[in-house]
Amino acid sequence: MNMPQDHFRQYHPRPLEIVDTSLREGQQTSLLHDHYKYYFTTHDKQELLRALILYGVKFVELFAPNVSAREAGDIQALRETRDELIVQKGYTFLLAHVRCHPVDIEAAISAGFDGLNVYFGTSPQSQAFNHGKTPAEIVKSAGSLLAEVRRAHPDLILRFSGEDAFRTPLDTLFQVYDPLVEFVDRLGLPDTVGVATPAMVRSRVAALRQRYPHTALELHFHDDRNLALVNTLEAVLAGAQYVNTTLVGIGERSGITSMTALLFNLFIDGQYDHLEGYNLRSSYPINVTMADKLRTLVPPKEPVSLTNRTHTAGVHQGAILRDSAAYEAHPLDLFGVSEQDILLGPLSGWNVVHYYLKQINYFDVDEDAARQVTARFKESIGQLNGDISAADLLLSIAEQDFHLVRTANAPTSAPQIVQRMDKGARR
Ligand code: HCA
Ligand code: CU
Repeated sequence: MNMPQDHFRQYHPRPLEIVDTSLREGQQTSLLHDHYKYYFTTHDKQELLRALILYGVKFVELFAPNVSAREAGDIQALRETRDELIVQKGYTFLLAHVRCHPVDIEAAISAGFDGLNVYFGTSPQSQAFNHGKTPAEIVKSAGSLLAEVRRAHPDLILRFSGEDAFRTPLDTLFQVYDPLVEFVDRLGLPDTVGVATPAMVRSRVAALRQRYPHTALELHFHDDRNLALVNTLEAVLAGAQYVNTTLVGIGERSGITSMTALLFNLFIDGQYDHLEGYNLRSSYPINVTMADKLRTLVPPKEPVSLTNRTHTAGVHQGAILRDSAAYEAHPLDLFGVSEQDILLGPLSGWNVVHYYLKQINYFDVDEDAARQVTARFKESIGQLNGDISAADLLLSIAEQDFHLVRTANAPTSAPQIVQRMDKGARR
């Protein structure tokens, strides 16, 4: 039998390893409920996993197989998707998110996971309202379980997180982590309820690095205070090598850190060594892929979004046409937000078509019409032979086949925005 776990001991982790949890934390988003969708289909998950692997993500977190028959059933399909891409992209590690409980752990190991992201509540609130165990009792049960798993599966990737770590006093975290650290590859610090501030993150990461200098840290921030992104940036700069993200930041409540928002910010801040191996140009397309699955648009607050290149005020539009640096400080085209590169092609979803027709070309077009135009566009695009661009094809379908018209305030010429970042716009 192929023992996938061997791969980890041969892998040299990069300065920043994204542990994407779109398919675990992300599925806890209420947005899936808004559309009565509730979960990603197997096909959705395979597409998202494929996109993540092609983007350069090496660690993907999934639910433990025993959370539901649906999750258990999808694992095989996801392993197949992963295996198909090994030749092209190398090995990607699938990690199961498990309670520190033999039932979860055994189910995940039998399903062939490469590693376990184990969690156990350590805050006073978890102790009081969740499991009723004291820190000493947590250590006792987690210690014997993790020791046994490590002994029986030396190559399995093991991470232990004290859930609600930012409401757990530091001495309690040390009390729990000290006896467990020898069994794990990483220690997790999740800000489960979104209480952390950048100052707290700096001091916590420094304290843990000092105490556990040989163990990598994995950080996870919820966005209740809208601080998830800045906290993650602080954590990375303070030396956290692993961080949890999701596409467009979906997750429980207001979600967690958005993957592309994090990488975009690291780029702007010149942290190029942290970007090793990530295909930044696919940032906007991967956000659109997730938005399509959620049946929504890329959220307007998402840094890597078309919204950030959409200029509404007349004064802005005029200046932008002369030089994009006037109102665009960041190289979004390097992140795939450019008409030519990403907006249109055979893989464009109705979302992108909707954006293109409505936001760039000012058509009066609703979602239904956008869906119909998309279907026609997809049928026709295979016949393009280079004499007409995908954009022109789409515009002709919209105007001639569907008789869509531009709204009254449409500018007379479509803006051609070229970003020039070489003229002092960037720091
Ligand atoms: C959860 C909580 C979690 C776990 C994070 C971790 C959190 O949904 O079970 O395992 O490190 O935010 O604490 O997402
Ligand atoms: Cu979480």
